[in-house]
Amino acid sequence: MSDQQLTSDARAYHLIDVNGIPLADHIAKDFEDVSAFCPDPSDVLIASFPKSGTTWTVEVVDQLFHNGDAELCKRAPITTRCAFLEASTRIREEKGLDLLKRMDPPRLIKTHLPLQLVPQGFFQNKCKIIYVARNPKDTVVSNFYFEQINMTTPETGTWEAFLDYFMNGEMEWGCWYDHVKGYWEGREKCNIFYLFYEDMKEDPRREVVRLMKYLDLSLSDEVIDRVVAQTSFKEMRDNPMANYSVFPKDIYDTSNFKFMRKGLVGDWQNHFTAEQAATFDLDCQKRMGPVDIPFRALL
Ligand code: PPS
Repeated sequence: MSDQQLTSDARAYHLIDVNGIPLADHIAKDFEDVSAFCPDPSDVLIASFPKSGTTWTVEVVDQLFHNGDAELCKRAPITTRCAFLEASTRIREEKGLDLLKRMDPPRLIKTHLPLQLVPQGFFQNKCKIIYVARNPKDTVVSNFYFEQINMTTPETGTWEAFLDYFMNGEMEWGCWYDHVKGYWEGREKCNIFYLFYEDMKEDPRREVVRLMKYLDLSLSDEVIDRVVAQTSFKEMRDNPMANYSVFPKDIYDTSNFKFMRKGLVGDWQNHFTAEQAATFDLDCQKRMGPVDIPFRALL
C-alpha cells in the first residue's frame, strides 16, 4: 500500500511536545501545515481519543451522507473515504492534507487532536464537529491491543506498564482525561455533538437518528434501518472497506488481533484486576475533577 518501505528500525519513534501535547515526531513535523488547514463549511470533523469508536462513527456518517447505499459506501477503504487530518506517510499511503486536496466537500475528516489543537478554520467556518468518547477502562484495553497490531510504534510492553502509561497521560495525542474534558467543555460554544460509544451500543438506532438530525439530514425509516444494520460490529468486521484489513502487515499486523477486535462495552473486566480497577477509578475521579461527563461502564 505504501511506497515507503518501513525499515527494521521502523518502530523507533519519539514523541514531540506540541503546545503541551505529545505528538509523534512524524506528525509534529508538519503540524504548522495542519494548523493552517482551512476546511469547507460543509466538511464534518469526527474527533476522538484513539480507540473510542471513531471508525464506527465515520462509517455511520458516510452511510448517512450516501443514503445507506451499501455499494457506494464500499467505494473505497474507510481511510480514503475519510481523511485523517494529521496523518503522515508513515501511517498512511498519503498525508491527510494531500488526500483532502483530492476530495470534494462535504468531506469527512478524522482527527485525534485535542480541541485546543484543532485548526481554527473549523470554528471560523462553523463546521459540524462530532466527538466520540468511550469509557476510559475499555479505551485503555482497546489501545493496549491496538498497540500490539501497530507496527509503527515501539513494542507495547506489559499490560501493567501500559496502564500506568495511560494513567500518566503520556500517550500520543495527550492525556485522555484532558482530551474528553476539552471537547466536553467546548461542546456548546463550538456546537460539538458529543457522542458516547456506550450509547451507540445500547441503542444504535437512537444515536444514528440523533446524528442524522445534527447533520441536517432527513432520511426515511427504511434508510435509517439500513444504516444501522450495515454499521453493526459484525457487518463492519467482515467488510474489508471498513475493517482496516487492506493495510500491509508492516503497518498493522493483524495476525494475532484484529482492528475490529471485540466491539464490546465492559471488556475491561477481563483485564483489570480488582486492585487496578479501584486505583484507576480513584485516580479517574481526581483527574476529572468537577467536570461531570456521564460516562458509563466505569464500575
Ligand atoms: S482508531 O484507530 O482510533 O480510529 O480506533 P477506533 O475506531 O476509535 O476504535 C476501535 C474500537 O472500536 C470498535 N468498533 C466497533 N464497536 C462496535 N461496533 C462497531 N461497528 C465498531 N467498529 C469498531 C473496535 O472493535 C475497537 O474496539 P475494541 O474494544 O478493541 O474491539
